[in-house]
Amino acid sequence: MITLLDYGAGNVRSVVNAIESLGETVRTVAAAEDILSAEKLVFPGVGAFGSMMAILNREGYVGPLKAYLASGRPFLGICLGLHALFESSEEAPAVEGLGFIQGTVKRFAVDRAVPHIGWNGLAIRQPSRLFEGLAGDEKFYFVHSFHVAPEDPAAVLTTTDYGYTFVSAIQKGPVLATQFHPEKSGRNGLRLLENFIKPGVQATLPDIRPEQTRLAKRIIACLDVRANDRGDLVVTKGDQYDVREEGEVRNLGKPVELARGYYEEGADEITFLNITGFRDFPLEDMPMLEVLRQTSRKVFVPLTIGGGIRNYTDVNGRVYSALEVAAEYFRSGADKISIGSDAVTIAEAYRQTGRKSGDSAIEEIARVYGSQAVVISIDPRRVYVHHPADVDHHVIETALPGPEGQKYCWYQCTVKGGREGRDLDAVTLARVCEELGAGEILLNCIDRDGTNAGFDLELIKAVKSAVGIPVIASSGAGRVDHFLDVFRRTEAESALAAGIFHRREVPIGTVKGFLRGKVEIRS
Ligand code: 1PR
Repeated sequence: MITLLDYGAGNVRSVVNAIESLGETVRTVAAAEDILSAEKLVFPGVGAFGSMMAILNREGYVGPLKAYLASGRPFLGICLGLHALFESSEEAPAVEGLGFIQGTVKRFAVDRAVPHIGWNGLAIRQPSRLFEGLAGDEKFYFVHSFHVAPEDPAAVLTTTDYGYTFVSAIQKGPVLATQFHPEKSGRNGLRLLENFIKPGVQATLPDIRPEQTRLAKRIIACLDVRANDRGDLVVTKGDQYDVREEGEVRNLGKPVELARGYYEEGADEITFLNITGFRDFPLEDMPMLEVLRQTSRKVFVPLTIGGGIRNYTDVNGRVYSALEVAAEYFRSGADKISIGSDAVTIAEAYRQTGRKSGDSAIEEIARVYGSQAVVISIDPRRVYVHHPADVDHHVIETALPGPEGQKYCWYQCTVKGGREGRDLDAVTLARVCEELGAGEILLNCIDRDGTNAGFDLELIKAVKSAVGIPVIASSGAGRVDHFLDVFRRTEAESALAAGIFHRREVPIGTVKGFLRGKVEIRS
């Protein structure tokens, strides 16, 4: 029996799912006594350091946690569950941590995109039971803006490199804690969790111990989901956002089965977009939530879900906030949510007033779940102009001239699945959303969507150079070399595709096989 400390701040379902998939039973802490009586305690922290410690204090968990840690029983902290063990954090300087490990938690100070999101390696520093059966060169999933800095080098279990070397796991007797997420790290992550759970596992030092580690470029499979005309929930795919073929919604398969298949083939992440979210309200769209629940029981890589995340008033006049909608998605197994149309509305309001409202969906969800959980999905379309001064937008010079030979263009944001263009450009939208607290940009391109013509590198370069958060390049992948192009010629951290995966024209394994040895990827 594994005891799980869920202090109610976010998605711990994936941890429960991962442990249950190993055949274990999970008991969730409901009162302080449950911590004291635990035999093996797992603490997956979520959210922010200050609010986590506030809840632990309010619930009376701090004393029992300190007693448990001192008792010599097994403990596994994950992410913020690692940070909690330290004395303090730069994320909330006035707040005291549990102080089990001397040292502090520091904000990443690197000349790279923060949060550090994705699959990175471990330089293993000492033997541990966690490593039984691992070769040592595996990559694990990270998503964080802060990292720990223990004073005692003896506590360092692994380090990882991202701009500089930081401590990515600690070990002090039976107390283990990782910055990365084993529950989101595929088969190797499950193995690591199993090593923690199983009795009689020996401490091992894997054979391969890289001195330096590298963050992998991610390959993401995207599933656009909607009900077809018969009411079945299907994965569909548009050509420049038009998903109908001979009047019918294209049906490319069942969402859970496809997601499971992509996970098995090596997808680093799965994204679901409820493409009718702008007109249907997700909380009434129970099948979509069920898709997420079922997928998260079988798929152990990060899941993003988008569509319909905004404030909503139902027919009875009950008002739902975007935060409530997101909360339901997180509870159902999402690790990140993606906001499309509402991000445009929020950015327009911000530009008009010149100040943050403080209660926009982006700000609220980032405050409660952290920036890394908020992805902005941008649906831009090229608008050509003869001269940069013709419009008050971020204009680029393009190597692909317009129909009248125009040498310049800007990328117009659209809402409602591309149906409505707005007076806002994609570069400005990305910048504003970053300022409001978004953690990642999913950069689509309507002109390229479903064309197999390759990514719009000009768009990706323009947005990537305007923001400091990671960018997912999307739309247009048709061949393996398109992925190499996007990684060699832009700074995008990941590349997303849909059509070629669904139609099995270019499977994920083929993309990864082609990229191996050319760019850093997760094997
Ligand atoms: O506006 O917050 O409700 O979110 C709706 C979400 O649904 C947005 O993220 C928007 O991008 C998406 N969406 C809406 N309508 C469509 C449509 O196709 N009619 N899908 C749509 C956009 C997602 C793309 C696609 C890539 C790769 N498709 O990410 O997967 O273009 O495709 P490809 O590899 O086949 O070229 P809200």
